[in-house]
Amino acid sequence: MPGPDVVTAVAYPNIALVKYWGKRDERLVLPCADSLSMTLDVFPTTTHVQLTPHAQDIVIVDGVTAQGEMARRITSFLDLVRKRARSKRCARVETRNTVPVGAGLASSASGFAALALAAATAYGLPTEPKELSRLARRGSGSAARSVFGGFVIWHAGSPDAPDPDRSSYAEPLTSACTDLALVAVLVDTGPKPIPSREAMRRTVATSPLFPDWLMQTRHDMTVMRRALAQGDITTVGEIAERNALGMHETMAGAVPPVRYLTPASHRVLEEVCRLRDQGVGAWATVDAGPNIKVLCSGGDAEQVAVRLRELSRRPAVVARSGPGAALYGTQ
Ligand code: 2P0
Repeated sequence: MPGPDVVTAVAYPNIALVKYWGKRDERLVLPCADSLSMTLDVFPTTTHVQLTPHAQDIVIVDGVTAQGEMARRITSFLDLVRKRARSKRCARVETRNTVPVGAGLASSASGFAALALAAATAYGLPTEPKELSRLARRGSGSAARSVFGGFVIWHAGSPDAPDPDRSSYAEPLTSACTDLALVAVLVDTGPKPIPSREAMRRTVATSPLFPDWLMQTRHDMTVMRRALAQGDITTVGEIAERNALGMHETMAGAVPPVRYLTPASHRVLEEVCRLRDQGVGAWATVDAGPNIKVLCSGGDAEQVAVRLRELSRRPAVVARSGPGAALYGTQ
């Protein structure tokens, strides 16, 4: 049981409707283009941070001491927080996810959003949400968006800005799509074949389709923002599906190709097409993993979940728009 000097934060994953795929600056985690997401109300991450007198950070993820790349990323993030706070104190971080880590279910988004809030609070840094989104971005790009609830835009920022780091942050978007739901179909919850960070790097460096992807995603952003503002779920779904599949095609153009979609993913994608043929408004999106998320209206969500249940390893989960990162007890 955490003691009174432990800071606890909770954050939820977000699913991008216009995807982030490609960085222009690896160290600062600056993306090549803006992206737009919906924060979910399922699969939260809870993170406790406690400053300790020890000489090393202790990092526990889902009950197990973190090793390798995961431990390194969390410790480097704490180093950044310490540098800003001018502190030399180490921390004990304990984090618990409610989805499998590394399966393309946005655990790094909720994870680094919760860690950013808990660590910034523990070390006495500002926790104003826009500032927090910049900090969370340094842990994992998509985490910038999970600082906020609802629909969120993450600005790529300008390479010509005097301080590019300050120009890239997330902020909430107002939307008339209050009834949008997302059905998560888990076809495989094992770790992904290649971490998204590496896959993204390889895509930028080797895919001849990457410049077209950037052009298309900028256009998709304009149409998506208008559709969200107008409450036009059909256009939101159509653009989200095309954008996600375009991202996967761009990855497939990398050398060697990056392939996250499996035969089970394709079966779900085909079923989503069949649902549409039968008049149900359902559109697919998919991230750096094989699991498909289906966008639809809240009224259609149960019907969609039932149809996709047979193709899923676990019961499909129906999600709605969820809250931003918050300290425990303040949501
Ligand atoms: C997104 N994804 O917009 C895209 C779509 C996955 C596919 O953001 O390298 O873990 O830590 O900044 O945020 C996953 O990438 O990558 C991601 P890093 P991140 O949601």
